[in-house]
Amino acid sequence: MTHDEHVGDPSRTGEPASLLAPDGALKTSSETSSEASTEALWDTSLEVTAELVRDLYRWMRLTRRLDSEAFSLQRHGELGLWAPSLGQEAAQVGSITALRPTDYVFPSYREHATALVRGVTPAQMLEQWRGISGCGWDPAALHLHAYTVVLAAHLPHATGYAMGVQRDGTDEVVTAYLGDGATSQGDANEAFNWAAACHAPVLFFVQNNQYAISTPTRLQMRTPIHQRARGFGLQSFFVDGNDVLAVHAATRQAVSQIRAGGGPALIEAVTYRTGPHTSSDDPTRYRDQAEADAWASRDPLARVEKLLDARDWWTPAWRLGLDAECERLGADLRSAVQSFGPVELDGLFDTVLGGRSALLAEQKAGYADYVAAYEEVSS
Ligand SMILES: Cc1ncc(C[n+]2csc(CCOP(=O)(O)OP(=O)(O)O)c2C)c(N)n1
Repeated sequence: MTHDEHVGDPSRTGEPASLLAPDGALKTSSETSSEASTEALWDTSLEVTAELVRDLYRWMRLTRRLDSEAFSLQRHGELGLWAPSLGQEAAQVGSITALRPTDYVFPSYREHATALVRGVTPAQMLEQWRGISGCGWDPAALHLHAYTVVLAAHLPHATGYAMGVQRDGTDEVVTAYLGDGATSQGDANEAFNWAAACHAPVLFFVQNNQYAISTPTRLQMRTPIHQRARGFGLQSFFVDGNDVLAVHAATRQAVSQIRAGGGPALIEAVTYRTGPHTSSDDPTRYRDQAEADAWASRDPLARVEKLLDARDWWTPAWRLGLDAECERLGADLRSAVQSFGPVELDGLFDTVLGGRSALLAEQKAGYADYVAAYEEVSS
């Protein structure tokens, strides 16, 4: 028996609930409820209107445009790093649009759609990736926490924040985004358990994009994430993360139960990280093209386009308008980032700790030498 065979494959345990098939067919409510009853609590009361579908599609297109522009800017040396959201637009847009704007959100580092929908400008979003700011927006004003790169570190914070909400007596719901890999962290497991024990109003939204950098989900765990959630006492949902309507319906359902005092929940949205882990990664070293091709046929935007076509829910003028809006976003972002100033070493190092440290001083001097070496080469 090979190592691979020995390890359980969580993706083989039941189908995630879906509403919109990859061919653009919208499932009827009887079909969705019978399928979902095997795996998840599921509300099929989502009213699928042309306006809703166009709105979700617009946010996905804008996110995809932002992502491709940011990737190009990184390749042109304007950003230190970029973590692409390509392929995960439905999971992000479907969920963030199901929350109230005042529901506090703790993103991880790839949730660019959540930031866009919350009103972060694309240029503000890229400040952190340029290294000129720890967070380009005001978390309190937008009810959107700073990106957290330390895996799962934000999850105990989200649970604690939700316990504060509980004590304030408001009906706010806190949402924390994480990846499949982050569920292996101790912080995640503590946050899940504590949220359940305290009946805290928090939703954990897991984007299972099949990989934690190069480690596939099947090597990370033996029990699927949505099943583990139940062990902690969280309500759990298992949903096709490339189906924006299913994600939207599941998140609405989870959030309304939490808001009504039903306790915390976890959604596992099954998706695929189409691009590399970050601009520093080369996925061809650890995954097959055949796998990427298979997922390409389940692209989250393409299936919505098929639905819009089939129902005649968009016009050529609307499409052209959106194309133009996307191009404006790209052009504005490019010129904003090109006019960003250089990375200030003081800001980068002196805000890490409250006081001074010999190690940081040494690192700062080392980095200054590194930058100076480049200046010598280019002069
Ligand atoms: C505590 C910690 N350990 C290791 C890392 C390095 N690291 C960055 S991303 C990543 C994989 C995360 O995978 P997943 O949670 O599935 O999210 P994804 O990047 O796929 O969205 C790792 C190990 C980190 N940032 N923080």
